[in-house]
Amino acid sequence: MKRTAHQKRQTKETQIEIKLNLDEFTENKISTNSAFFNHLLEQLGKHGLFGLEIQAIGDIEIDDHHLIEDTGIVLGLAFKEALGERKQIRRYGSARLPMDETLIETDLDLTTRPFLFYNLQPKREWIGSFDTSLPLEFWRAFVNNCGLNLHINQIRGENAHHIIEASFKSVALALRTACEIDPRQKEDSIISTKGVL
Ligand SMILES: [Mn+2]
Repeated sequence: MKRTAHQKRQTKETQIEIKLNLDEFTENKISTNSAFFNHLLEQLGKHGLFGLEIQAIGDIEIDDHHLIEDTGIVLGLAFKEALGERKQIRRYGSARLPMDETLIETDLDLTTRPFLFYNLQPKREWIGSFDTSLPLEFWRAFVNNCGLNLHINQIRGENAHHIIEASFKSVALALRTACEIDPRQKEDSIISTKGVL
């Protein structure tokens, strides 16, 4: 069973196309019109060991908000599509990720009920031209469109670049585990005593 997805979304504000393969890492092809956002999305593919292609153009002459939120929507839909009925997956994933002085913990559950806890507190509003409040919009859109419970917890951190980048790496590692096929489960198993996620 191929766990892949292809999602496209076009509005007057953004044009986004994402291809995702949960099981086969290929060197990421990430291209958006925000350089720091490219840097973050590359962490997701690389540390998640996903095949990830993202082409996203947004109306950044207004600001990066539409681009980043809408990419979160389409990435959420891509994970939802690739996970299908969420059979035989590990379901839960947790990862503590250090980056110099920063320590971020992600805990997630690939249930279908959306919930986001997010407490990143970068002390700078801007990293170059990147607005440090936008990762919250990205993960909220991702959570609501994929359907998952995601906790991103800043344990400590000083540098805004480290805090944001470490959060993407931490989510990538937790997603990698939670999405993984668990060979100890039967092929049609749904890991819930309720029988559905
Ligand atoms: Mn960096």
